[in-house]
Parts: sequence; structure tokens; C-alpha cells
Amino acid sequence: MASEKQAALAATPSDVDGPTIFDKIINKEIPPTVVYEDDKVLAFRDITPQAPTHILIIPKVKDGLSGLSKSEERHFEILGRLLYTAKLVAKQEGLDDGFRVVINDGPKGCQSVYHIHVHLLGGRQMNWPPG
Ligand code: DGP
Repeated sequence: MASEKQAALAATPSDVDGPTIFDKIINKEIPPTVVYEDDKVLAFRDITPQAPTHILIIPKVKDGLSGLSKSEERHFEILGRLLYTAKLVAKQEGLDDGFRVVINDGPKGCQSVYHIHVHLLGGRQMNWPPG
């Protein structure tokens, strides 16, 4: 499998604007390991975990939000909900000593799936600066 960086650099405009693998996850065509779900967001385990706990939190409706750089005022509510869900799931996963949330954006941000998502990482000591 290509590395995350290779996948990020290989993304094309149709990957950005069109449907993504996350649509198949939302409609359970590809069944995810769900850790949290409500009417607006879905949280599931990442297929290539970078930490003992690695969860993706996504809006169920993309609404043009391929990435954070495409956000507009109408997205205020869902952006807050994604972060708040990260906190809820961190608590649920027992990440009481700390965790990290990441939003990759664009090729240089190493984004490979163009449906906004928050990475929730925990269960090990994180480092800074990130790679
Ligand atoms: P990013 O590089 O920020 O765009 O992260 C995309 C993440 O999506 C990456 O960590 C791997 C994950 N991913 C890609 N395809 C699948 C899949 O089919 N299932 C799950 N669970 N995760 C996936």
C-alpha cells in the first residue's frame, strides 16, 4: 500500500470535489469499526493506525467541506461538533492523560481523503514537532 504521503501527493481534483471512500463508510458499504455515531457525525477506527488509539471523526454530510481550507461560515456548527466529538470519544476511549487531534489539509498537509476529518490519536507519548 502507498504511504500516506504518497497517497496525499497522488490526490487529483476529482478526488477533492467528488465522492470519497468515506461516502462508502458512511453508508456502510465498507463497514467501519464505529466508536460513536449520531445524526451529524460518525467516528470510526482508522485503517492504518498511527497510535494505539487512532479514530477518525467525520461529518455525515460533506457539504463542500473537502478540507478545513474550504470551510465557510455555514460550517461553524459542524466544525465545532467535530472537535467536541473528539473530546467525547477521547473520554470514552479512556485517554485521560492526553491525546492529539489533527486535521491534515491539502497536499503539503498530507491530506489523502478529501472529506474533512479529525484524527484523534492517543495511547502513547506524542512528540513535537510532528513530521
Ligand atoms: P488524511 O491523510 O488526513 O487524509 O487521512 C485519511 C485517513 O483515512 C488515513 O489515516 C487512512 C484512513 N482511511 C483511508 N481509507 C480508509 C478506509 O477504508 N477505512 C478506514 N477505517 N480508514 C481509512
